[in-house]
Amino acid sequence: MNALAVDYSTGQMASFKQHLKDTAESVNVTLDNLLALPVGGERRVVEAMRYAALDGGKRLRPFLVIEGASMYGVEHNYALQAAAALEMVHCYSLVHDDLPAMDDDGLRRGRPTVHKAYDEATAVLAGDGLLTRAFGILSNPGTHHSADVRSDLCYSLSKAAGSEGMVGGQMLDLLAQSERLDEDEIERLQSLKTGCLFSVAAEFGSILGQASEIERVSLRQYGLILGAAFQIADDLLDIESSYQEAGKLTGKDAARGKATFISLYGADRARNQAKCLVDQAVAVLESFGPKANKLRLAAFFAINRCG
Ligand code: GRG
Repeated sequence: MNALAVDYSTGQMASFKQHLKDTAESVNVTLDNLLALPVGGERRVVEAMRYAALDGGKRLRPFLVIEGASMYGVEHNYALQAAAALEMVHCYSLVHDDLPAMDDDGLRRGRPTVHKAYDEATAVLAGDGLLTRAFGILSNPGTHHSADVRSDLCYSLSKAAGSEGMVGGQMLDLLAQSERLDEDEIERLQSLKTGCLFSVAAEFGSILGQASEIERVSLRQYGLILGAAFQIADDLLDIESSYQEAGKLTGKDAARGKATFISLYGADRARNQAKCLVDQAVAVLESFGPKANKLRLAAFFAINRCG
């Protein structure tokens, strides 16, 4: 095997999954500390924020932040703070996506969604609280000693999560329920809705590490491609897995006539497309050498997970 070829053997994947689990545990501890419960009436919203952000979730986006940052020798606590902030944005998006006004889901991560466990108004506020808090964390000197880096993190995340990214993608997704999309339109929707957050997660490492523009672009690109592969895998899980495996209700896309690569081309072609995307994501990392191997394995994991 050449030095940069990735070993996707069962043993390698098992050790990757253990590493992902360990990272998730550190992210959980960080989130737990960041979301301390207050004593007043506002306690209820923080409880709902904790319900949304703790206990569950693969923490794949934080993993990309932490692994990206480790390639640059960034102080581990900086990476953890940035990773937790980004995960808060992801969790907020899930809470709002599950609301009756959006996807109307009653189950997420194997348990009732936030608006079911609390109520709709509290779920809206919990999402708002997580989103706002994320920017507070990124702008805190505990996340990086350089104010320029902190500002860069905030700016990049605002672009990726806002109307030029995830929020824009969610709007397209809502509109798509009454339109028939072609391949390019589906690709754009998914790139904004899912890809942008993965992209900025991978880029965060290079921002924290004050890397060259070339490396930033490569990591951004890697994250975007990984996000596309991840989304196809998510759509496949929606048709192929049970509630127990996915931790959420499945079969919803087809029931709603939602446009995905699978509705357009069928599962086999979608699966091949996801594999090609993983190869592309791995290829983008070539110049990083072996130090990017965990990121390569993460791309492979994105399409070989069960939830
Ligand atoms: C409400 C602004 C706003 C955006 C919502 C994230 C999102 C946009 C919608 C979620 C719908 C969905 C199923 C998208 C597919 C990809 C995705 C984000 C899956 C969930 O991410 P995982 O699998 O979740 O990483 P865990 O629970 O592991 O964190």
